[in-house]
Amino acid sequence: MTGLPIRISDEVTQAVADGRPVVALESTIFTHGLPRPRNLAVALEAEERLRAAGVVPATIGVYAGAPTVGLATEQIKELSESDHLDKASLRDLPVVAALGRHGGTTVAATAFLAHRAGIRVFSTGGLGGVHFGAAETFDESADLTTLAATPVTVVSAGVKSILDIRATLERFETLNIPVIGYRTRKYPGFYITDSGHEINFKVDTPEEAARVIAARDGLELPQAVLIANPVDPAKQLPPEELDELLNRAWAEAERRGITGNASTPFLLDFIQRDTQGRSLDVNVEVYRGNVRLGGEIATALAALRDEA
Ligand code: PSU
Ligand code: MN
Repeated sequence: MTGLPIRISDEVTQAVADGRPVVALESTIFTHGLPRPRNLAVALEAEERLRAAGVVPATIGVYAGAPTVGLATEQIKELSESDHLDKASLRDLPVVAALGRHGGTTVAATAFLAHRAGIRVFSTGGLGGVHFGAAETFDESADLTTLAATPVTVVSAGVKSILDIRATLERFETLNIPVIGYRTRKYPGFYITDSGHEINFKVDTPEEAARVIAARDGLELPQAVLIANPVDPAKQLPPEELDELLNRAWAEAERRGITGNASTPFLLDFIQRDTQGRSLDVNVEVYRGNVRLGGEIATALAALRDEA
């Protein structure tokens, strides 16, 4: 055999072979996104909820150098508690693998591994995108170019709240990545239901989403389909508050000279402290909604295949 093997659990291998619904889940959310011990609870809850809906969960990450699709509960636990762990985007995978390290996989790396394992649907919280000032700094996430070349379906609540959303939507257009609202034409703003940006299309049911995905596959297009699923308006952060909060967060980052890679953790931490943890509750709520919808879409896709 050539190439570095991707470790795929027996449960996931069997479900994919049988055409049963499977949803991929990323690990950055519990290795770098959420604080302990909540991170582990959220990761395990997502798996439980999918199982309860008759869907096989496939949590993806790098365990001791092995890119793994369908991490065991013990492995998720260990990764969620480890202090020696890299944030692994796609370019980092070979390095983390060869050096035998643990890695939490970003949307880009998770999408790649999910696709390689034959998984068609992937649920996450927020996508990476274009950072403010990217015209000078070139700071845009590898999620963008990876999703342009990886035909999975990604359910998210938009992009990270601290990004330049308008510029990110322009990049999705350039890269031929379709962005479809779930029951809305307003692009969600992660912590808030409506970011203030319009998108062209919406679907109203998981079956409709499944037909879009099947059409993408029929046309043999290589891009991901993005399903944008807004948080329940009753559970969002107050939108007026978020604008004002983000302005203060950016001002503080500038004052302290925080730039580049360090800015995301700084800004998210600022938001968390400033909202006394409410942003965290919203983050978890957003993720739950996306996991649920991902399960429904995977189920509708499996049914569509059975019909054919
Ligand atoms: N959304 C968040 N926090 C995060 C991420 C998304 O609210 O930490 C992670 C995802 O894993 C995403 C990654 O793929 O950040 C993008 O990071 P970068 O901009 O460094 O590519
Ligand atoms: Mn970056």
